[in-house]
Amino acid sequence: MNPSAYAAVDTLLGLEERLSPEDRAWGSRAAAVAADVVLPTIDADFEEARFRAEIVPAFADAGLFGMHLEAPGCAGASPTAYGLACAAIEAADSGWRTLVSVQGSLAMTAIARFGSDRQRASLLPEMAAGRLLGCFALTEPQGGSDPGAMTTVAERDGDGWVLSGAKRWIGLATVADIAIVWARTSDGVRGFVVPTDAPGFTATPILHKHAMRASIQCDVTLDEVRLPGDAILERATGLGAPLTCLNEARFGIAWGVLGIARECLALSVDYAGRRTSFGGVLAGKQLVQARLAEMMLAYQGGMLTALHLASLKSEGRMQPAQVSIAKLGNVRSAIAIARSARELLGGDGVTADYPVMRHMANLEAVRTYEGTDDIHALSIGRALTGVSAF
Ligand code: TGC
Ligand code: FAD
Repeated sequence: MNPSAYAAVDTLLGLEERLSPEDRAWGSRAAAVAADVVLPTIDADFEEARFRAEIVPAFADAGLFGMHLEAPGCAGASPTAYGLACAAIEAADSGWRTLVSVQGSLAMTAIARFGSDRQRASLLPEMAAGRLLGCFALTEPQGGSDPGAMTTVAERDGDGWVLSGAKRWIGLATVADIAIVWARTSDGVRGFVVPTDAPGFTATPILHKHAMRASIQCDVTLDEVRLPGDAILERATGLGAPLTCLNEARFGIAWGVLGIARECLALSVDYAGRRTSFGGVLAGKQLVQARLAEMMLAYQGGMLTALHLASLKSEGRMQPAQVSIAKLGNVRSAIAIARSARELLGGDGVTADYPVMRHMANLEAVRTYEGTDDIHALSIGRALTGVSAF
């Protein structure tokens, strides 16, 4: 694509000067990783449903795992820096932003926020360096929207614990070294650090997905998995603990999908400037300009929402319902922009010569995970009315 198409979008948005040089540097570093190791093979990887474990170290080397955490081994970058990094990676493919989310926002956040000093010191630097991969096991086969109904149990066994149950859709579980498993105890929901080679832990990839084909999600079974007493995340008590980790991941998604939005918008500007019909370029047709303007409005709205959320987060004021607004609204905008780009590209839009259909397919998974549209609508409705309608 002609770089001037990106410049047209970025110049009109005019937000560059609002971003600090450090934040922009994180975005550029993430974009370089995406360009070096994701983009060269992503179309084939997606078509052949291949997760390339060999490129994971490139993400670690760029410091992207847990980059926004104030924790051992982590850079403590700003929320905006983390958001820009997520956007840069998701512009290449949502599956690779999911890697950064699962490792940094979910598994590492669980340990950073709720782990013991020993767990933080021993696990987080290894995870930041990519030598230890984590996954986050909350969802269960009987339904992910209501994690409070989980049936996985952890029972006391002398000084230790025994975990039994099933989890579904667990990202990276076959390649992870540890799983953060949430289970019901006599003391409410608790979190555990489970080595994935523990006897009784089994992960099986979910096949035949039509989205997120270049990443791995699994069914997990826990068949009387025995753990030492210190495997528990001692500060995680109740469902609020995993939901706190979800806020982090949802923040990254609200930013990440804007990478797709920018990519599809710039691609549309570029295509409209090259493609001719009825004796002139598409860019010169009024309906095409109106379409591009609609895409720009949606993109700008999403960026302003994301920047506002980042400000609230850096001030320590970000509320769950505000995260719901950003996750629901920005994913919806990215889907609308990607669909509009596909239409503008005509038949070319359904081919793998362009990334639009791949992004559209991935976005269907993104709108479902980390809380479906319905769940976020109900969260917003509850905040507005004070009435829970789940
Ligand atoms: P509710 O009674 O509302 O709350 C239970 C306790 O949790 C607290 N809480 C939160 N705390 C922090 N952040 C939030 N977002 C919170 N929402 C609720 C709440 O204050 C309460 O605390 P306490 O101390 O009073 O007990 O819970 P509920 O059972 O009514 O359900 C609330 C609901 C529906 C919003 C929640 O269950 C939900 O968010 N459901 C969706 C589940 C979900 O998003 N799962 C994601 C799994 S991980 C994943 O998808 C990874 S995808 C890969 C990637 O991220 O890239
Ligand atoms: P359900 O909860 O069964 O929902 C089905 C439908 O019912 C949805 O449309 C939903 O909106 C609607 N619904 C549910 N409740 C209500 C209500 N009260 N009112 C109105 N409508 C309602 N989970 C993890 O723990 N870890 C991961 O790493 C992870 N990665 C994922 C990666 C991918 C690609 C996908 C697709 C999922 C992943 N998930 C993960 C699971 C994800 O969080 C769940 O799929 C999601 O929370 C929805 O749960 P569900 O699929 O069981 O749908």
